[in-house]
Amino acid sequence: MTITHVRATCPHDCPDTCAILVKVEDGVAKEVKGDPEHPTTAGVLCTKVSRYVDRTYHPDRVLYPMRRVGRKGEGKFERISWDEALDTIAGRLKDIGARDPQAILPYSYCGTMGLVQGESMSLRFFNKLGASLLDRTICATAGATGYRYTIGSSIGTDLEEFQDAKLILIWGGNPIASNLHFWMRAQEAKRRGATLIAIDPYRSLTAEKCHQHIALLPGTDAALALGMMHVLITEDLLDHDYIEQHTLGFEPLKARALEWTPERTADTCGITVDEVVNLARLYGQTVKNGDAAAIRINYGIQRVRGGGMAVRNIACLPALVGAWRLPAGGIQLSTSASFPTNRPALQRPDLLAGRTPRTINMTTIGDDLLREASPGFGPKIEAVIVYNANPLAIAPDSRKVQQGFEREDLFTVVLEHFHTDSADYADILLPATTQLEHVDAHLAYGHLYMMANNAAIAPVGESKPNTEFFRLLAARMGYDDPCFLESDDEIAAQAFNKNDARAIHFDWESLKRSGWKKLNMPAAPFAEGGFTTPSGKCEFFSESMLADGLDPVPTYIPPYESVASNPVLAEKYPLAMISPPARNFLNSTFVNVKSLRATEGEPHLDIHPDDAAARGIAHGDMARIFNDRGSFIARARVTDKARAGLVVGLSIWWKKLASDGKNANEVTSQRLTDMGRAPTFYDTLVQVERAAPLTRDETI
Ligand SMILES: Nc1nc2c(c(=O)[nH]1)N[C@H]1C(S)=C(S)[C@@H](COP(=O)(O)OP(=O)(O)OC[C@H]3O[C@@H](n4cnc5c(=O)[nH]c(N)nc54)[C@H](O)[C@@H]3O)O[C@H]1N2
Ligand SMILES: Nc1nc2c(c(=O)[nH]1)N[C@H]1C(S)=C(S)[C@@H](COP(=O)(O)OP(=O)(O)OC[C@H]3O[C@@H](n4cnc5c(=O)[nH]c(N)nc54)[C@H](O)[C@@H]3O)O[C@H]1N2
Ligand code: SF4
Ligand SMILES: [Mo]
Repeated sequence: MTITHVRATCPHDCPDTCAILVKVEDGVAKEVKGDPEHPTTAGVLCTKVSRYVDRTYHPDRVLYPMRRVGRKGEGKFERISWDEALDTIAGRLKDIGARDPQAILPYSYCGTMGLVQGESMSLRFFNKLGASLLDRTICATAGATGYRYTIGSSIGTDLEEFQDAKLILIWGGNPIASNLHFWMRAQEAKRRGATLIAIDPYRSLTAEKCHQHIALLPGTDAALALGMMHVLITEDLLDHDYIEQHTLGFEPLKARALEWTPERTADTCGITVDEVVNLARLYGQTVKNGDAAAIRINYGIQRVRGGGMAVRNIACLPALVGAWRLPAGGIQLSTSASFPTNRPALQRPDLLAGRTPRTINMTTIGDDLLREASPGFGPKIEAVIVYNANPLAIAPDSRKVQQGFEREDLFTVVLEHFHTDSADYADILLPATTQLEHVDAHLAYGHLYMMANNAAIAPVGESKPNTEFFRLLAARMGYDDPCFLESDDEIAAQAFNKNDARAIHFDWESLKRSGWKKLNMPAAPFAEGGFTTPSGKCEFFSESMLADGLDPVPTYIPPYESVASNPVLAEKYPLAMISPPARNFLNSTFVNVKSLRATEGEPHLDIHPDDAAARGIAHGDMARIFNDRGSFIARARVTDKARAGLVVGLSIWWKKLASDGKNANEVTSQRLTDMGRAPTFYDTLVQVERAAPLTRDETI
């Protein structure tokens, strides 16, 4: 028997990007383990990815190309050959492309975060074709934009420094579920005497384990940050020297913050005056005492109308108190811009050859699939190629998304591991390889290591890497640019700029051998200023925001849908609903892995005892959650983890594995955030009523 240990990388959309060792016996993967040598992975994988071998050899894997024989959505297919699949797809794309290639749309996100199997050969293909561009907004663009206006780019405090902080604010994140290796550092900080505070409307697994939990109303974080600024200014907990040297626009910020008394802030956020004042004091005094105060800001605060502004306001705080001076101070949203990623080489925008195709926002796929041709919109969408994504489950306003994909005149190709909700709508369904079966290079958004993934085993069944599908399709289309012949290793070798000092002479072959290598970044990135904004300072006042039609100074933008901001709607739909990730799923990935689904049980709705009692709902009853956009069913858990007025449906369930074939996105809306054109999943008012109990057949 030959046993090898192959160096791999977790491909999932998770900040931790763990280093993995795959044990392979005679060509069969037996076990995945966290690399004990990797400083942030520290030998630990989360429960989900510990099951990666089960997922790879899962009996439900899509193993060969298929053609739909049933109705769209029914999930009935028959086997065809790769040649037939590729000929059919190339034929349709040539036909549509001859009229207008913009009628063809790629739909992809971060099923894999790999730089090779994500967007490399795929975008080369779509750029050459002149297809519609996809605005990949579904997750992070609101906060990334707010952060960029303020700090310059996604660069922040190194995860490895957090253990030395004396105060950690976990703001809009649930790291026990979604950023485990940060939580391990926060625990270490706690052991060393740090105070941990969670700011979250829901008593999440993480909030439960922090010293303090501030349960504000969803979508009010920007106001809380303004209230903190008010206290920091009026109690002079500022670092005047840092403000003077490294920030721009303190006076307008001060004027704005003075409008946000603790009373007004507390009223807006639905918390107490003491909570506002004490939070600001603790933050300011920690830094005054010479200790590090760090903020881990996550994605939970961004999925509301004012999500971009919320991140912007919070990103101003470290500069006000001078927290950036220490390596363990400051803030981390994402580290992605620390990497000198060479996207032009990977994606070849030059293949557009001067054309400027229209852009479709992936968040509004529901409306856009239903749009007719018009001068403003361009051609009707006639073909969608889905890879690394599951739009039927994850996109908002799901009823519209489903109607769109049901269109008989739409040609849909889905490249997948499994028969997901989206796969059921494919005209042609293709088998994709998993991370154990292909090569990739990775950056991370929660640490600072360049990562390599070696293929551990041969492709299962007839599956092919995304790159190979687009390579073969490019050949069928007659594209002869040499870039379409490059191997995955040749693409990976271009992942990072070799000449950039941060990548320290990036060399793919040696990265493949070592598995990972840390970037060369300063320990405290903004200790001496050096922000990447136009002014080089932390911009409390932003000319760029003004130019983009936004308030240039921190402000509060209320949700579209809340009791305070929309009382008329709230009369019909009085409860705010959020649907953050469940611990055992990764977005909609892993929902079909039985052991993980068994732990989550079934779709739940957490509801406060007062709200449940007012509706005659008892713990364990089935509840129907609805608004004008749609409805779904979940089992009620009556608990004060959800503050009064809030209901929480942990997500993202496969619709077809829910009793009613629906999930939380039935009620979410396609409205966009204040900046970054991102979704507002957690800006949703609903009503809840008791539903009939499930019949035995429906019990899942
Ligand atoms: N296990 C697991 N891990 C994951 C994922 C997963 O699905 N499962 N998904 C991955 C992806 S793609 C992402 S983007 C991240 C997301 O993970 P996080 O960045 O942690 O963000 P969310 O899980 O959306 O929300 C985190 C917390 O924010 C709270 N929250 C909701 N609304 C608000 C608000 O208005 N203000 C504040 N302060 N808090 C609010 C929620 O109650 C939740 O507890 O996790 C990644 N990791
Ligand atoms: N209600 C609600 N909706 C949400 C969210 C929420 O919190 N609440 N979160 C939002 C967020 S933050 C995000 S990031 C999105 C995530 O949305 P998506 O990026 O669509 O994520 P997944 O649902 O995990 O679907 C990824 C799919 O890619 C497939 N895949 C994985 N690797 C490969 C590969 O190598 N090749 C191919 N071809 N396929 C592969 C997986 O099998 C999986 O089905 O969802 C968003 N939707
Ligand atoms: S999902 Fe996140 S925590 Fe789990 S193995 Fe992957 S990178 Fe690590
Ligand atoms: Mo995400």
